[in-house]
Amino acid sequence: MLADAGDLALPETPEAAALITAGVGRVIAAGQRPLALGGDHSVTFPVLRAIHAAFGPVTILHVDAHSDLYHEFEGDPFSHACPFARIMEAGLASRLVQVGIRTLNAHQRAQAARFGVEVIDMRAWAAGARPAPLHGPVYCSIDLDGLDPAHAPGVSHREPGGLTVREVLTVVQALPSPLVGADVVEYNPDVDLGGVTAHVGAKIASELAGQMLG
Ligand SMILES: [Mn+2]
Repeated sequence: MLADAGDLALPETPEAAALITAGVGRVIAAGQRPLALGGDHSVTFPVLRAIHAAFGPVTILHVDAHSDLYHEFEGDPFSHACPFARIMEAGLASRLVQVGIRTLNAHQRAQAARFGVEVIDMRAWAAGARPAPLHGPVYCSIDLDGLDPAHAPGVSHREPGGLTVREVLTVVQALPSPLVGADVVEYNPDVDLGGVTAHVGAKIASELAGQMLG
């Protein structure tokens, strides 16, 4: 069964992280699995804390234009550019597979090597590379900017040359079911065009929910 657990009321302060972990923890404690929507990508670290507490280290399939592996960004180690560095440092994931990446710099390449991240960047994707089979408890994190801006313009950091809606759906539908959790993040309604990105995000969330229900 799919149910709406409601919105978390979050302050724009570091205390939000603990509230996210607690809120997701309540969903899991009730015997349900979380599909978290919205917010910037910094939410994934506190969500994964709750996932890890229940399921141990997970395999993560991460769709994004950006690897979000910065050690810190503009002085903030918990920014939207850093969640996967924190997740890997904390041992919350045993394996991280990234798809859609097209913004790696030297620092992020070094971080990917340090954490053993399996990065399938857009050049590799275009050449036919795809994720190796995923095993164990699997979590899926989808940043809508992993899609090409032609498919999802309503994001804060547009990066041309990304995935199509169909490609993301194919990745989601290939995930092992049931997932232990998922998120869809970085929707920015202020820059959306005619609600097209909201519609795409809803479609992706719907498919993720299907994978979570098994
Ligand atoms: Mn991104």
